[in-house]
Amino acid sequence: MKVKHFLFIFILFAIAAITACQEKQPSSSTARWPGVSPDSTRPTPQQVAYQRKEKVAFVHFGVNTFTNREWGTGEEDPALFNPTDFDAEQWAKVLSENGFETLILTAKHHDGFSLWPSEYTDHDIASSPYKDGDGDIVKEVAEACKKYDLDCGVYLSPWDMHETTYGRPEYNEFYLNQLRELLSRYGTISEIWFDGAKGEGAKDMDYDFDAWWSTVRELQPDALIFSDEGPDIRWIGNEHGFAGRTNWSTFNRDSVSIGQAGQTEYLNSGQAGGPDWVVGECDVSIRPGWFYHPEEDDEVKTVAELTEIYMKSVGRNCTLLLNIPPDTTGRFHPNDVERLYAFTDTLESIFDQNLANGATLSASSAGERYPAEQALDNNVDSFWIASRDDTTPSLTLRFDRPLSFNLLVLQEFIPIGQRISAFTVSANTDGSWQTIAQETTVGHKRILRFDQDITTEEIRITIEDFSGRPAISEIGLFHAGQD
Ligand code: FUL
Repeated sequence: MKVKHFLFIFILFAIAAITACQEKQPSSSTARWPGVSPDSTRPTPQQVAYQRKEKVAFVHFGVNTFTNREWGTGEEDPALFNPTDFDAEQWAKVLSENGFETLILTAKHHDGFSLWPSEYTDHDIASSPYKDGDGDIVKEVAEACKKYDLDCGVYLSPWDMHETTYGRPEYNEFYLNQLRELLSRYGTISEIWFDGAKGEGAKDMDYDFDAWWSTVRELQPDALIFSDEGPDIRWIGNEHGFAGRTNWSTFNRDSVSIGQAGQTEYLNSGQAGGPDWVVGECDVSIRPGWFYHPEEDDEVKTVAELTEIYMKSVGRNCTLLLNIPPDTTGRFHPNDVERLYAFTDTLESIFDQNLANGATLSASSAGERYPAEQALDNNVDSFWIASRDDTTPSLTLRFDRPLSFNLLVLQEFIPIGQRISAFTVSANTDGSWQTIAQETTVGHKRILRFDQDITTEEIRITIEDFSGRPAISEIGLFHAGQD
């Protein structure tokens, strides 16, 4: 008995001690990075993980696929929805083989047709001939994502052209009910896409975003919420996939209204020193339209176009959200699939080998435990940080022999905040230093593409302006061939 009691008490103590330890470790604390004080505005661990994904896939699929439209009317007959060879596993396999880590499905677009059997409407898949009304596209997609190790996200359009309560306050409850279904039936949902579009008849109705978002927090605490103003991920302000050359993840959510015109510039570049961390997402379709149209089969973006988009989204401190619309069979069209693999081959051949590996690194200063070499150790979790009193921090890379590159990649260690607002890159050729780039923000990843090859034995990155001790987690030099 006594031994049992002792054991029981011991186990209780052990559990209490472990819990206390876990509580004492805030997500970003000086304990994790001794001697370094994180900024007050910094990402959550989920936002950091999201940015490291780089590429997220968008899948627009619904009645529009069958009516060959971009926006429906809400009056479509559900009988139109009838994919002949639906295969969510084809989507998931192609996406995972091409480096995508999340798939976001249009569970409901503006026409109101729901791709899952919803208890709150008849305008859904249960009224369609697909699997005789027993189908559930959201379920099949969620299962395929699981099988191929992809995270799953949903787009639930607030604008609903079919629902009769739309435009009245009761609609908020209808939307909430549908949201609850999506968040509670299909396992983990990693991102929810709140589109800002509103129907003409609803201009006076306020969407109850606060209630919707608190439901997300309650039912899926790790999910990231996308909208024009975040709270976690923001729209980058255009649908070309291009972030601003200056792009802060720091932002002021009060400066933006969801669905409002005229805020493109702010969305595109964020705000230095802004009080909220809201990372940008660059959405763009692989075709001209978001939905599949047979007449666009020969207008799938070229590898050169996709590569430019990658450089101006991922390479400008954003995540790329690339849309691939399945056709009426319910599969990705072969032209899109072929293009995705070619795009992946190109990215792999460019970034396969960091030419900077093996360079000798030196820094103008370095914090204790954070030497220059940590900016070139292929580990985004380690970093170089300048000393407190260094007013012009710089990193210099020396090579044994002249090296040619046309791409430079810099990564700031963002878990402690985004700090760099101006930097220059210079190259030493035959004993004379020349400035080859003068730029502003870095963020999670900044890629500079030079028009010509730079051949040099030495390059220097000088941080000209910053709000706190700058920290670099990785530097890369690469060579891209002609597109
Ligand atoms: C927009 C929608 O109106 C488009 O149809 C598309 O879904 C795009 C991603 O968002 O607001």
